This record gives sequence, C-alpha cells and structure tokens, in this order.
Amino acid sequence: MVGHAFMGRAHANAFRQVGRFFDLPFEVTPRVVVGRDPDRAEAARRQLGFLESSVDLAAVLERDDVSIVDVATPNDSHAEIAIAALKAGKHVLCEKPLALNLAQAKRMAALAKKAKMQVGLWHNYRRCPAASLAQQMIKRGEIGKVRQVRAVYLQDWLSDAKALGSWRTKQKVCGSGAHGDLNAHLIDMTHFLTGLRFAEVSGMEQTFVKRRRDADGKSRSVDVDDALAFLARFEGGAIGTFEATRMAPGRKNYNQIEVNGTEGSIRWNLERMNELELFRFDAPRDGQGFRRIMCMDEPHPYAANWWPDGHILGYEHTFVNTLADFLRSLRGRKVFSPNFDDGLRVQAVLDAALKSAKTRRWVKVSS
Ligand code: SOE
Repeated sequence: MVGHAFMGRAHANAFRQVGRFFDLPFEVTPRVVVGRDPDRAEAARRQLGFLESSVDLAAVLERDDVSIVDVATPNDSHAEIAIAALKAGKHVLCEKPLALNLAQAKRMAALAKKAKMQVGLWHNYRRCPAASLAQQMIKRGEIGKVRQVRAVYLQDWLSDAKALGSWRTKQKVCGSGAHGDLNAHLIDMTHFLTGLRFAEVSGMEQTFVKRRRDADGKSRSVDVDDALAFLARFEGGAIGTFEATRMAPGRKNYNQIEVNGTEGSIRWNLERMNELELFRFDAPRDGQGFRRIMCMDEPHPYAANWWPDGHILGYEHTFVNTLADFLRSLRGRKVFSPNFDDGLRVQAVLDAALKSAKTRRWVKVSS
C-alpha cells in the first residue's frame, strides 16, 4: 500500500477485515506500507498492521512476494505509481479519481489493457448494499426507462476562510477541487446505476476563498474550484444535474443521487446509507409514496457477509465489500468494475465539465 493517510487507513482496515467476513480464494497479507518519510511510514506500519514499512517503492515493486499494489496517495502520483506497478507485473487498486487529467487516465487505461493485470478503482459507494440494490432494481426495470439523474455531493470543511489549504486545494497535486474529489463519485455512481453514457455537459465553477494559509504558515493561492455544478445530456435523451461543493455549511458528507424513470424513482443518500427509497406509480393511488427499503437482510448485496438484519453497516464496510469483489475477481480473472476503463470514462466527464466551466459553453464528452 502506497500512502497511509485517510484513504490509507480505510484501505488498511479493508485488507485486515476482508478475510474475516468473506470466503476468498486466498489469504491477504498486508505486507509493506510505503511512504515518503521513514518514521511516519514505520508509525503507519505499526498502527495499520503491515509487516514492513519502506520509502523505496522501486525496491518493493521488484519483490515477488508483493502481488497487489494499492495506490492511496494524492492524485498527482496515481499515474506514476500505477504504471510502475503494472510494468512490474502487479495487480493494481487505485483511489479515485484515476488521474490528474484525461491524458494520464488514457495512458493508465491503455497500459492496464496491455499488461493483462487486474486493475480496480476504490469507488467504494457502489458497494454500499443499498446502492448495489438500486443498480439491480434499475437494471431489472423497476423504475422503467431512465429520464433524469439528480446528484449532489456536499461537504462544508472549507466553508471557513481560515481553514488550512492542503494538496486538495492545489491544482498541480489534485487536478481540480470539489469537482474531481466529489463529482467523480457522482459520475461513477451514475454510470453504475444507469449504464447511461454522458454525451455533453455545461459546467459552472466558483472559488470563494482565493487564498489559504497552509500548515506551514504560508499563504498560497487556491487554484481549484470550491464548488462545481454541471448539467448533462446523456446519449439517448436522458438529462442530469450534478453538484459538488466543500462550502455547504451543515452538509458533512452528503452524497445523494435520485434517478427518475418512466415508471418511478429511486433515491440513495449516504447519510442514510443502509436505506433505499423507491417510488412506483403502480402502487394503489391512495397508497402511493416513496417507500423505505432497509437493505440489511440476507437477499441484499453483501448483507449476508455481515450482521443479522437491521444491524447497520458504515462507511468502512463499503471498502471491505469493494476489496472482497476485487480479490474474488482475481480467481478466474473475471473483469472487476470499476476498472481503469471506468476511471477513464469518469475522467472524460470531469475534464469536459471543467473545460465547459472555463469556456462557458457546452462541451462534448470525449468517447
Ligand atoms: C474528501 O472529500 C473525501 O475524503 C473524498 O476524497 C472521498 O473520496 C470521499 O469518500 C469522502 O470525502
């Protein structure tokens, strides 16, 4: 595992838990945690439960007792690490978004195809049981043909102008702000739930706080969006609205998507992540309304691997579910999704929406 901050902790937890809750084709050993600072990497090794720590990725990639490389670093190093790992013949899991920009994403997807290794992206919300159930329901036609998608991912941790800047506010490290961080999840979730393909987008961005003091005390300009909203037209005529912000006071991690079809609607909200809301016109008129499905019973995706009905799951379980499917896909080489092709499709939409926001015109999404 390369990187050991917030996502590194979420991934490390998944590496340690997955064998306790899923029948896997083989045992998982969290072997080496790689960082930039030896003392911090060693502290992470102890806390996160790896056998070794290292600051020498090249040496780790040469080892034949390392078969999967997990990229849990900021966005500007995803391409370099994933490409080196693929060239070293390793399977690769990578945090979202796949890359800094479309060009890097294209290179990563092309190499993954050539390398014939299994690759995956940690778009963890797909494997929230309720989100996976929504995908199954939409696929079997429960809401008819999809007409509209309405998705928001709202946070508020940068609302205060005095909040510190970080790699997430520097374009050369993160690529874009709330857009690449949060709209990436909404775009991937839309692909997953509906199978729709984005055709063209019209975006609007805003940076409300133009300079921030970093942890080193220096004030630096913020060259990424604090918020980016965009309209989308899909192939086939469906339309969508998407919004990402870090400036919505009170919205801590409010990731919500609603899909409207010809026969009904489905809505999932991360703040009530174990529940799915479904509306269908075919209920009797006097009983119509959204009904709340509790997605923790045996037939619901992943639920049987965890606790009895009603014992709710949390954020960290979505990473364990994701890893379980990735590991199971290694046996018999079933294609895991989201892979780097899926990540490239997300990057194409991110890229088009950002271009649209800067040029104030509709932009076609490159296929
Ligand atoms: C910060 O916005 C963040 O950690 C994202 O980077 C993650 O992808 C999201 O799952 C939670 O919020």
